[in-house]
This record gives sequence, structure tokens and C-alpha cells, in this order.
Amino acid sequence: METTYVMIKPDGVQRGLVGEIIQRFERKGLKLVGLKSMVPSEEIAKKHYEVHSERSFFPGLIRFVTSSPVVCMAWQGRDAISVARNLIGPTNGRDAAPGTIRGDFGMDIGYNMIHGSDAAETAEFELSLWFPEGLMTWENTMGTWVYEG
Ligand code: IDP
Ligand code: MG
Repeated sequence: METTYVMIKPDGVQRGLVGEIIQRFERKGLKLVGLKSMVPSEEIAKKHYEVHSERSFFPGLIRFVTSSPVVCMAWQGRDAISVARNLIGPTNGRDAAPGTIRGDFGMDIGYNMIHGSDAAETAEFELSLWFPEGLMTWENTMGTWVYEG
């Protein structure tokens, strides 16, 4: 089982899309093992987007992501990282296919509503950054009807 870090960004919260977005991950069959909301500090936002620190959009990105609440989530399942990225869609909402979150609700590369880890190492880093307290362990009885074997 993989666990991935997913975060609804300030524009997703401001636009009232929290329920809609969470529902897509639930319906897919992923298991929720972490959930909380906060206004991110500049420190945590800069660590999260460290790989983009030399990019011209970085200062604006940090201002944006620290501007109002985000919803932090950890979703678990087989190949959860790529499954979540597929639900999310490509970075620019204008290029994203309908059916994906960005394709259905987004029109912009900066305001694209949601983040999802892109690889196993980034997922591990991001989960420990946003959930230093750890994640939930629980038995999902419905899970027996999600995977055949
Ligand atoms: P991803 O979120 O699809 O993984 P990344 O390339 O990792 O996309 O970029 C991280 C975030 O930085 C994007 O989700 C978006 O919010 C922001 N971003 C990326 N490129 C641009 C840009 O050209 N202008 C403004 N914001 C950008
Ligand atoms: Mg990325």
C-alpha cells in the first residue's frame, strides 16, 4: 500500500470545493488516513515547495498558499500516488481533461486547487512535513470490496 499527500489549496477552499474534492478520493476507493485544515506558515510552505525555490513564480506561490486555509490529507491505497495524480490531472486546468479535478474546475496554472505528491520520496517527505504527528491506522471494512485479492 502507498500513501500520498494531497492538499486542497486556498483557491479550492475559497471556492467551496472541499466536499466535492474529498468525495472524488473517497469514491475512488482510497482510504483517508490523515485530515486537517490550517493556514500554512511561510516556513512550511517554503519547505513544501523547496524544489521550485529558484522559479520566478515561487514568491507568488508562497504568498498564495499561505494566504488562507488549506486542507491537508493523506490517502492510502495501491499505487495511491499515481492514482491521486490521475484524479487531479495536469498542472494547467486549461489542458486538463474533463473528469479530472483540475479539468472540471480549473482554468489556470497557478490557481489549480490541489496538490498531490509526484513520487514515493516526495510523498514521504511531504507526509512527514505536514503530518509530523503521524497518520491514522484503521480497518476499512469496505476495503474488501475495493480490491479483489
Ligand atoms: P503540480 O502541482 O502539477 O505537481 P508543479 O510543476 O510541481 O505542478 O508546480 C507546483 C505548483 O506551482 C503548481 O501546482 C502551481 O500551483 C504552481 N506553478 C507551477 N508552474 C507555475 C507557473 O508557471 N505559474 C504560476 N504557478 C505555477
Ligand atoms: Mg509537483
